Amino acid sequence: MKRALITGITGQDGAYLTELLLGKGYEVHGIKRRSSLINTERIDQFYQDPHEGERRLFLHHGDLTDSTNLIRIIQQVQPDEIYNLGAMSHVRVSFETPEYTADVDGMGTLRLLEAVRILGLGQKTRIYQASTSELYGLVQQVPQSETTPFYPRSPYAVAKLYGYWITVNYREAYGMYACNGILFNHESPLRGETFVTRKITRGVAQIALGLQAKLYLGNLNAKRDWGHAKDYVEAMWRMLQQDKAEDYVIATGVTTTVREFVRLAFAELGIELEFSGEGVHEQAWVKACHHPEYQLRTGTVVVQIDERYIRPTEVELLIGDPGKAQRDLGWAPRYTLAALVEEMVRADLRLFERDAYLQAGGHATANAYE
Ligand code: NDP
Ligand code: GDR
Repeated sequence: MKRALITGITGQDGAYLTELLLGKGYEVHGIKRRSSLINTERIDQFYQDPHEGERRLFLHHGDLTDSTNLIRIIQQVQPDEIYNLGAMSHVRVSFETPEYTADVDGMGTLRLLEAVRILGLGQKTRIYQASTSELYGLVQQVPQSETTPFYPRSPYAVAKLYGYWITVNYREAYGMYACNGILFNHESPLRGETFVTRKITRGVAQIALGLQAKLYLGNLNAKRDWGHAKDYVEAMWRMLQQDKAEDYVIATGVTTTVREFVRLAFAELGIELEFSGEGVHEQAWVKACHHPEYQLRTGTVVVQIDERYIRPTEVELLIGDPGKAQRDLGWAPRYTLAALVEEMVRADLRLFERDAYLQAGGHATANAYE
């Protein structure tokens, strides 16, 4: 039985990867942070009671800022594969916490690689590093591929650039099987609530149900190559099953504006939008509401710009070329953007129907997220 260790197991990708690896018969170990509120919600469905039967999922308290802790866990687990998904992963927040982001996303990667090396596991343990399309930053050429130059545009991307190169360096210096997945944005109903797609699908569900009046967003012109996390964790696994460690771009090859994502998400519930105005004055209002249950009057403004969400430096255009992954890994995305939007909106609608029911009965619900 193969043994895998996942940092960031409580995150979106950690949850989908856990499902994938358990399905393939792996013993899965994950590093979770101690927090004052329980943070294992995304993986609770895989939890196995330690008092009953054979277990294949194990959680260890730890943190990427703590090397001795990483060394102890890796020594104890002796993993065949490590997936380094743990990170401060929010680009805008990285402008507010640049030093911490560098410590976790940059130095954390080094701590992990070094732990494997000094434990003498360099030839046994294969390492996947969660690199990102944010490395491309300011547009140099499109579509972006493994040979496109990097130009990071945020403390997050700069920290991940260090993670990228230190992974390449350990591969070349010590012959370790360590590779970078340069993943473009991937989303799902498990996506963190403050990333734009989930913020939109949550907003759409709440507006339709009468729980929220408006959705406040930043730059609607940004273009992203959005895929589904379920497809992308499959690519991570495939990268660690090759004869030779290499770096791969994982993307759909299709790019869409944030504005278009908003339009598609509202349309999923039969709400037709019209956009007007420019820059911070842009807004979207209801052109028609085709769903008989949603009480949205024509002309109601449902999307407005809030400058707080505009970043000091922005990544305007991402579109990836997944050709190498297709050729070498036999990987291709199965989800279309339309299927992704549908799944996310429907999931959030189910989530907030309970709140709408409670509110109708006079109970307060808290649903303010930034
Ligand atoms: P999430 O933000 O959903 O998950 C991040 C995970 O990292 C969480 O489990 C979080 O724990 C954990 N974490 C945060 N800080 C630390 C720390 N100091 N020590 C240990 N663990 C920590 O991210 P995703 O699942 O979306 O992404 C997974 C990885 O892939 C990240 O590295 C991200 O930067 C990268 N990536 C993501 C892309 C995407 O589109 N989703 C695209 C390209 C790269 P907790 O739950 O306690 O907060
Ligand atoms: P990104 O994802 O920065 O690409 O990083 P995010 O969803 O946060 O932003 C995408 C684009 O939408 C614009 N935007 C907004 N973004 C947020 N979060 N909130 C808003 O209100 C809003 N309005 C407009 C942003 O300016 C941006 O252009 C994600 C993360 O998962 C990273 O960890 C990962 O490395 C990259 O994807 C690939």
